[in-house]
Amino acid sequence: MSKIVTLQEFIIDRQNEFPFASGELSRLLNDISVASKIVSRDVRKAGLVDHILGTHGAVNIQGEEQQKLDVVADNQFIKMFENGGEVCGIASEENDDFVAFENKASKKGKYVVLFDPLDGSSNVDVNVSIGTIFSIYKRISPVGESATLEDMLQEGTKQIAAGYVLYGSSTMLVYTTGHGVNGFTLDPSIGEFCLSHPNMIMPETSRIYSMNEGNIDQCHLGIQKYIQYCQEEDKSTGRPYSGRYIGSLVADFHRSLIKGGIYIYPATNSSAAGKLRLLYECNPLAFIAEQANGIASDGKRRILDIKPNKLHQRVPYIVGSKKMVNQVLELIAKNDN
Ligand code: AHM
Ligand code: MG
Repeated sequence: MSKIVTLQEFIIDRQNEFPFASGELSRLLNDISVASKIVSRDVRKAGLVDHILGTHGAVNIQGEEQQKLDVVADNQFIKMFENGGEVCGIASEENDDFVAFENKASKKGKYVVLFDPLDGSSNVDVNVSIGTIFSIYKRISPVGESATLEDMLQEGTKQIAAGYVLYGSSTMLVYTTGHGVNGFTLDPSIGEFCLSHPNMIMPETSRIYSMNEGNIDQCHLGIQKYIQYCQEEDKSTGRPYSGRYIGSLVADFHRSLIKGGIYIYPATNSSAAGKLRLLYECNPLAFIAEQANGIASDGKRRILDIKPNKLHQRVPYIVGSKKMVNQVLELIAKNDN
């Protein structure tokens, strides 16, 4: 049996890889792991809350309304960031505007965090995997002042670290600081994330494609042609491929990271910019994908190069195995009118 490496140990061992190795980023990553454990516990109780302890929206014994799980997760992460002293402000899917922490310690924090506290939350009611996605940037505004919108609207290439937590059959935390991707599985018996997937690399190609095919008639001809290609029979290339769509981005991405594959959320007639949010869904997973040898694009541009112009900006998203994404990009270019 090999020695167990906990996330905490791993973060400390790798501290000198960070560009500003003063321990703050290590503490921040540690805070994220603690908040994740608390959210993981709450996710595991979701069915009980709904069906035994009372439905969401109901009033509990203290006269407080039961909150939806995505709000619970949002509050948990915000509380951790606000009290940690490393973060001067956050932006999250649950808040229309960004939040600048005004306490003295937070104003001195060097980082901002953008996150989706509970991605795929429509899957909570049916007991399907969901996740948290996060992205960390160094602030642009001066230390000691309030965080600004400019701190939040940075290109994905400026990310210092990014990761996700998958609340699946087990809870996993996967992250990168730009030196490869490592995955940790929560051992509930000891309450620790343990290194289970060192140096994760996405296979260059695979036989799995992932898209909500209900949108097929509305998307770019190049994407339609790619999906047709996946479905055509051709034994020499292992086609037809398998279609797998969980409807939780984190879970679909995680499968692609481990087994290879492609995930597509295109622009559609009803949603011209696609559905997924650049800052706290697409960018963090694009950073991880690239660090694991994969690609992320909006069909024309590298996701990480897009200069954001608003907090909840949406982009079409194609992410996954290098060869598969490149094939889609070629078809898009060829069929562009
Ligand atoms: P959410 O952040 O409101 O949960 O929306 C994002 C989710 C992704 O996790 C998932 O891939 C996608 O929306 C599914 O959308 P659709 O139901 O349109 O296929
Ligand atoms: Mg989401």
